[in-house]
Amino acid sequence: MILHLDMDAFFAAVEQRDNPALKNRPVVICGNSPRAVVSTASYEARQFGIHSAMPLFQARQRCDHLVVVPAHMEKYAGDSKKLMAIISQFTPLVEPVSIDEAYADVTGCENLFGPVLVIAKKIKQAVFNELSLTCSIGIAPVKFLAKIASDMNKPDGLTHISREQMPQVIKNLPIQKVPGVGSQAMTRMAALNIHTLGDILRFDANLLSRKFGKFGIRLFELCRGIDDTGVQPRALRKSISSETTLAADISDFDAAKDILLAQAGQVGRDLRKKNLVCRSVSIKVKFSDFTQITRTQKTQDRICSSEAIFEHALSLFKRLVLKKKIRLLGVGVSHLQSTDAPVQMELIQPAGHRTKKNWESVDRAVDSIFDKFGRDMVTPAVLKPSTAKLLKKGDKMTQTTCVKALVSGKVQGVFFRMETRKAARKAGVAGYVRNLADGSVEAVFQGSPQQVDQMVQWCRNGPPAARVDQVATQKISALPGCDSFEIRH
Ligand code: TTP
Ligand code: MG
Ligand code: MG
Repeated sequence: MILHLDMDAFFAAVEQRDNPALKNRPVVICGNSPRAVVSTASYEARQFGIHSAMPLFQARQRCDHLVVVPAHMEKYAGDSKKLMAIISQFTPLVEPVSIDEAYADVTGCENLFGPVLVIAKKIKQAVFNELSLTCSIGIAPVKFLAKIASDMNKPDGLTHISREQMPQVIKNLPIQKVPGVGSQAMTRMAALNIHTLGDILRFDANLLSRKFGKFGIRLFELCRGIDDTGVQPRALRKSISSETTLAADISDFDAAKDILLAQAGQVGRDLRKKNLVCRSVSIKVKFSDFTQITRTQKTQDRICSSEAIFEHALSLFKRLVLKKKIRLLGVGVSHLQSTDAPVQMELIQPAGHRTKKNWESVDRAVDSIFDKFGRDMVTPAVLKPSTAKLLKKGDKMTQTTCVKALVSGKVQGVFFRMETRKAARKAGVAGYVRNLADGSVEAVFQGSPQQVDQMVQWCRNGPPAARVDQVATQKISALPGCDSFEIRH
């Protein structure tokens, strides 16, 4: 027998537990920007039709006394860890599938803990005693039905589908409840007059395979109650992704490229931290009209470098025909494997670029800076080709120009100044950089117009340790006797 457990309104329930003022109130967990989307809603908020992934402004329209609480991921991760430990006290066969969800195979545990229903009740009680949270459990002979069962009587549900009940449940199960059936498949199924999983029984395997590919074969089995995917303890995560709802819709290719680069960096870091490599990369794009698409491609080698992930994401992105503005961008990796075997860093780059090994060490260095100083410390500086063309020290200057650049945004003081000095010295540009009282940075670059222009561009592209919002420039008169680049205090 397989048991599927899923916490009720997980993030919201944790917040309600820890802050009694939130009890029995409509709560959503959400960022507080006007474009934020709801992570989850308490069951009180769901009565107003509010649900996960709904834009916050819509949620507010539905409930004027909605309480918006920011997410505290470390707290949820801590509860999740405890949850998995509780389930593991009953059986070693536990497969965590998300932060608030796990499968457990309890076959053979009856002698120790009693019949399966009793085991499920004991787990629910232990979860409540130790976490002060409720969960819902589904029990069925096969995995996919256990998951469906856990959702049937939420919250605080306990649903058991016995082997004898299976055909009846399958017969009436709305096809959209079957994991893997998305809106596209739904449309094609409606055309075939398929509305429940039982309706699939009318079709033979060949036709299903022709219509739905590999998934057709799975449907052929599922409608007969066959699901061979057993519980896989300590299963590897199936995918890792990072996505951003943008502060404003964009249609600019370079801006999208910058975001994909940042996300590939995030995903690469997560992969490496977990000692994983991936075999496929995908992108997700949500448009201003809320339609969304995903595109995936296989990689030739197993990869984990941020650069390789970015190159795949970019090549997928370049193939899109963009007719609408972009609201959300995401990068994901899947087909994950552990890095037990030596990792090959793949690069889809022309000869002359950094080698795979180079990127591996770049990534490692950047990862360790992140670990030490936090995630805002390092952002990729070299995106636009022009930034790669910094002049070397010693290049001839035909004419000297001097420009003051005021860099505002999220500028991390020390690192920003150090990186700017490094880049300016490398470019053979004189001048100085200093922090201003309001947190912005003033940089003065003196050199040939081309060199100065390149340094300004370097600032605009967001050098390491800065999220630059704006760079305002002003030509000033030359700094006499200034032939190096310094940090001023
Ligand atoms: P779910 O288990 O899907 O939802 P839930 O636990 O909030 O509610 P339910 O009682 O219906 O199970 O997701 C678990 C947590 O994952 C959820 O509390 C918040 C987070 N999450 C998101 O951040 N975004 C999402 O779109 C979804 C679906 C969940
Ligand atoms: Mg849940
Ligand atoms: Mg869940």
